[in-house]
Amino acid sequence: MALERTISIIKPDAVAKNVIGEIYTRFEKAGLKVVAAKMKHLSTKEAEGFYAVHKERPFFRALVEFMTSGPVMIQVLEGENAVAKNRELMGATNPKDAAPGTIRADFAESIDANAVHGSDSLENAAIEIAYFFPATEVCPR
Ligand code: RTP
Ligand code: MG
Repeated sequence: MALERTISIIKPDAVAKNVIGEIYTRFEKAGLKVVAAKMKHLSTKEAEGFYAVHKERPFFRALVEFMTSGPVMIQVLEGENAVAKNRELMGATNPKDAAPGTIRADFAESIDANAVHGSDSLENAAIEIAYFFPATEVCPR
């Protein structure tokens, strides 16, 4: 198994609900370590850049508006199969389809306000980590 790093973002809805700690506990219990973290209120430009792959999708404007509606908590998670493990902890994009016990099933309101983001591949994880964290802000391995 491979030691991987991935990006997790606790979205504005979950930050407003004051469940950062509860979500961190799930990462810890699953063996994922936080190796970088910052809280940030994203600008429109930052959110547009982060979600650029979705810019032609019908939900793009709503997504950017939501992601800039309040502060987010951004972290790099490290662990065995971190990318897939984090996606598993998150649950399906739409909380209505998310498996019981997942973060989205327990804390998300809707497909828009869905509590967390997680990188969907190792390749995108590297791009997303570099988007938010200069190398000096991530703990060395
Ligand atoms: P994320 O990127 O936030 O981790 O979520 P995801 O991979 O599960 O979903 P993705 O397809 O990458 O979509 C990014 C975010 O856009 C919103 N979305 N809305 N209304 C819609 O049909 C729709 N589809 C996606 C969601 O908030 C999703 O998390
Ligand atoms: Mg995605």
